[in-house]
Amino acid sequence: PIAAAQRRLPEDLDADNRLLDDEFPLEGGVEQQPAAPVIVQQQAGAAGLQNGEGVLPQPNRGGVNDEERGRKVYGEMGKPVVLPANLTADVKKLVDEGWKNNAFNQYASDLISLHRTLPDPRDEWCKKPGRYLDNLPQTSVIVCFHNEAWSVLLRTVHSILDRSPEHLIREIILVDDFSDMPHLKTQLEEYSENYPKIKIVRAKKREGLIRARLMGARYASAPVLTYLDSHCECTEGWLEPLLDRIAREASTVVCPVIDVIDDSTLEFHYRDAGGVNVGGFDWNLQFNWHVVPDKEKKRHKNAAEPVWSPTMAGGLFAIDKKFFERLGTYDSGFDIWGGENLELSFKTWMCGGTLEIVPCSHVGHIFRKRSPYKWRTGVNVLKKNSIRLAEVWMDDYAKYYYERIGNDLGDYGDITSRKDLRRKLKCKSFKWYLENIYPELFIPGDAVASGEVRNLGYGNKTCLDSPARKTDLNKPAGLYPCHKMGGNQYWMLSKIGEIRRDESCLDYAGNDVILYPCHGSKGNQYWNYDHKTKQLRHGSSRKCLTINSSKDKLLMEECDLMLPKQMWQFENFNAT
Ligand code: LR7
Ligand code: MN
Repeated sequence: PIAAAQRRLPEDLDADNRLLDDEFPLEGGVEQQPAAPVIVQQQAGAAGLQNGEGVLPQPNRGGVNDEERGRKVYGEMGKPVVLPANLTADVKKLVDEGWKNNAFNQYASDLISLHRTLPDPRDEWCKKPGRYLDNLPQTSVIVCFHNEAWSVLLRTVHSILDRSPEHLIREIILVDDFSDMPHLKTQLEEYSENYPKIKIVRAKKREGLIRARLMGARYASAPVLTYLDSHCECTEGWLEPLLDRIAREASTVVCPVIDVIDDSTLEFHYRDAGGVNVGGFDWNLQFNWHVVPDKEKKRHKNAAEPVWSPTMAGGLFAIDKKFFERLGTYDSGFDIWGGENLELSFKTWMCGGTLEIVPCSHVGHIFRKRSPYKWRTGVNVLKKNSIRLAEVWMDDYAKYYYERIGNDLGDYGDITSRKDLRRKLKCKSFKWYLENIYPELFIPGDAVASGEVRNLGYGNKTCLDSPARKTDLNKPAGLYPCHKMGGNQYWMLSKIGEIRRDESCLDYAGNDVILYPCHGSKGNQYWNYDHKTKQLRHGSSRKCLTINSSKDKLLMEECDLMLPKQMWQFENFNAT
């Protein structure tokens, strides 16, 4: 069939290189990567093995330098691979399959060398001789995967091998979390025969990434563990600045800056070292990014110096193995995905460590818009993990998360050993953590009112409803039948008159009523709520928040005490 000949399936990836040469006889030498995005030409007609323009190239198999082989190279220097719009039906099918199986463009990845080059715009500060200690400890790099694309997994591995000082890598431990993609079975062993540092560990059943990471740690022999997701690319000099921090202080947990590898073109976007972000979280216990607070900026002379971060994203970090064990590693009751990053972040800070983002260290990661793999049926895994996290580490503040999930905790398993651990380690309180490490976070208990905000007009069944995602900032805030499940209908009225959803605020600048990052200076984000009249009068416009008769749009009108459609009822109002 045409498809199989056009593009070798992953099962063939360990085939001998002769096949590769036969398919692409050398012709005209090495092609240079143009500065503009590469347009991959589609193959016309049948699966003829012509070479040159118009031929859709075959995926790379790695282990060889494609450029030296005279093959056309794609995505070098982190450039994007852009597929043409007019793909043949057969190719389109392959592209679609790649997206479906991975939630990124596997087809584009397969065209890129496993050893592709990346830009290195590190700050000069990072490269100063003597910046890092001479005797850095070795590390075991642990990469867990469940059904990762071959080219993406192997590019992760080669970027580690190609861009780390050899003597610092004790081993790369690949933990297969019970994948069923055929290329991840025997081919991986065969491939790694040429790379003695690669060790393969396989789970006998699906463990989820948390227990898979713990499996990896058990096999690790180096004093430092470095975890990476299975779709990463390490840049030049990524490792030394991480190990240096741990060598100087073993209780420092370090994260690289996470650059973005585009899910569609595999373009590598370097994040400016001068403008790093630090990690936070909201009361749904979702991780988020923030600018470096002023107080933290003042601690530094140079923006490339490591910065303290309240939380980590989770997938990319290095930690002293003994310190990790002292902290009780991860809660092995966490299943599949999620929450473990906050668990490790909270206890690092609360139990005597420091969490840093190291701007001199850059690693790319493919950010996906959905999870491509199966989770578990019949249980909300993330919620269960988050409840374990809240129960063990968040003290009284756990209630703010529970409010968000309708106070329905369900069965979250046994957590006594994790509570014992916290007691044994004599860790500080969550209150201490919030006050000292994450003072920027808005505490719902400081709100004057919270919960649903119900409109009393038109049958009083309509509630203020938020656009669901972060990316919906700037979009109009909405209306929806009240559902009493919190979520997008959970709002907080702050002491200074903001109507907040965590870090976003209801904002009116004369057009639509939108959600906008809270700025704390009133103006367009100031709402005066009169508990008796139930009006929400806006600061700068002096108008009142109201709704249209079809109950699907927020409006701003002249205030009128007689109109139920201008009346709003907060679910919880703390009149003090
Ligand atoms: O059952 C599973 N078994 C696994 O081995 C599910 C996943 N995995 C592997 C998977 O193949 C991948 O290598 O675990 C890794 C993480 O899974 P992803 O890539 O689907 O997760 P993510 O990148 O969307 O999620 C982020 O949050 C997770 C919460 O549990 C983990 O901490 C991820 O490591 C983390 N990724 C990052 O921090 C990269 C930057 C993302 C941001 C912000
Ligand atoms: Mn990931």
